Amino acid sequence: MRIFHLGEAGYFSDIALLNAAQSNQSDLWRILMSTRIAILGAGPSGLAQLRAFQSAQAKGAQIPEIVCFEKQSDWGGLWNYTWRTGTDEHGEPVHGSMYRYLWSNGPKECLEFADYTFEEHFGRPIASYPPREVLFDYIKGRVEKAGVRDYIRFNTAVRNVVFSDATQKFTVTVQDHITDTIYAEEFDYVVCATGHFSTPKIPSFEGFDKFGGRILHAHDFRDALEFKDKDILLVGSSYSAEDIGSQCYKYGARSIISCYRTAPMNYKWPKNWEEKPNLVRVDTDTAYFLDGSSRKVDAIILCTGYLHHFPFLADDLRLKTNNRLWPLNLYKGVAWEDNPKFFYIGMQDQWYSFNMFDAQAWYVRDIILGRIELPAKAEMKAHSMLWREKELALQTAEEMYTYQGDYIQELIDATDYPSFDIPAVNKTFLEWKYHKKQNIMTFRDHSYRSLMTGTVSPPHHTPWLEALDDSLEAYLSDKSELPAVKEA
Ligand code: FAD
Ligand code: NA7
Repeated sequence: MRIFHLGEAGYFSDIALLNAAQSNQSDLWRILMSTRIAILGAGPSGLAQLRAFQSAQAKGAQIPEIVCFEKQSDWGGLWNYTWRTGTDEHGEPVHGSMYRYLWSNGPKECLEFADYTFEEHFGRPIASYPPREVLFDYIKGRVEKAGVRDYIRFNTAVRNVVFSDATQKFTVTVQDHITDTIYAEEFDYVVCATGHFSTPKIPSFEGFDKFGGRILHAHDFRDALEFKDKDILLVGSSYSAEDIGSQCYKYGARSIISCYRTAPMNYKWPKNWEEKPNLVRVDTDTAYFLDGSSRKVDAIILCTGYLHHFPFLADDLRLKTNNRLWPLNLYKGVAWEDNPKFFYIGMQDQWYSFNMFDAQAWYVRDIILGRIELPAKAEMKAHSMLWREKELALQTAEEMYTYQGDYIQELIDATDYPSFDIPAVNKTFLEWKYHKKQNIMTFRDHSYRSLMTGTVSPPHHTPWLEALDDSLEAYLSDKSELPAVKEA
């Protein structure tokens, strides 16, 4: 199957053209069967793409051949925890940025799949802020049920992707680390779902080369116990700084300083956590800040964000953007406008996550299946610019997640992804923000209503601050972690 550009008329896949010509079923079948799609990455976004195709197939549609390349040995992307930092067993950059004791940083009711609820997966309602292992289990549950694992070639790193104008095909070159072979295959479509919270953005500050303690990026942070009884400095004022600082507080850091470049987080921090303007320089053991103050610190954790990094993509396919709600050159946030046989999933900054990737994956699937026609390039660009202009006007958090919710609504209105109450999800985000402002150390003790099932989540058996065991078993058990203390 191919997408044709018909001048100002726009883009049509040849499935659409065949349908228009009322071609017979066997032609359609032949074209579909010779069409190949590569999905790069088997994290939540790549898995959403696999599930989207499988869901169409389950409803009777013919689907093209799909190959998903995943460099790790298992699926789940960032949710597939690794203790490793630096390079992995094959010499690949470690993808994982998640750490021990990580719990969902937003209510699970905001990310719930519309086609596979938490209640379906766990057989009962569970509390609203699951730890990583519980969310990993949930992500896996849907794709295990869909039976899509066989599409994935694990331990296979994508090395190069180029498009040929002559053949109208992509050549995808990969390295299979099990057989230690490099090979190339041709595809008609490529969906890039390799994530953008893995390659650390690492600034340098004066004196770093002289500092006697450890300097690391959030990407390499694994266990808060390493910083027990230590004085730590966090650079940055977004999710990583907030959450890694909270982890370190919970697991016994002596003191925490976080510093901001643009704006403070302004939560009501515990007594041993201070927020300061940005770092200026350090010497062997002391950090100096913009307000003229200084503090001795044992370790510095750079919570300074991540790069969109696609070293395996040809320049004419490569998204270049910072972390934002509306990266340019992506029609409907997914189709590469210069070559709309190439797609990206999940490249936006994320208020919404799993259900946004689903909305995108269903949309991409329907472009490929010829159910959605792409307009001409100028129209695509104009549409993107409208969203960019709206993005630039956003001021408050509420405006931002409402904007992302509107975007998701636009996508799911065009496909058969089960509709869900996006204004109600936005309201849940609002409550979440309110609970964080009330108390950053207790917001995870709150419960919310599932917008998919209507059930209000039960409270968790142990307040987050006291729940030191983040295992799936501990989380799903009925017992509080501290029964002796509570009964005394
Ligand atoms: P990823 O999960 O990054 O998956 C990308 C996949 O592509 C990986 O499996 C990777 O191995 C593979 N890959 C990359 N390069 C190659 C290559 N060259 N060849 C082959 N395979 C490749 N979201 C939430 O909703 N709630 C949270 O609580 C939350 N917490 C987070 C905490 C941290 C510390 C971080 C970093 C992110 C968090 N997120 C959270 C956001 C997270 O980005 C999404 O939940 C989700 O993991 C994004 O899915 P993805 O598939 O787009 O990317
Ligand atoms: P983000 O959300 O991209 O935030 C990066 C933060 O780092 C942000 O506060 C930046 O400040 C700050 N930053 C970046 N460069 C610098 C320098 N040079 N000096 C000081 N501060 C700097 O990344 P996170 O890792 O927090 O979150 C990513 C995802 O992980 C998120 O979606 C969560 O789900 C988990 P700025 O405001 O730009 O001035």
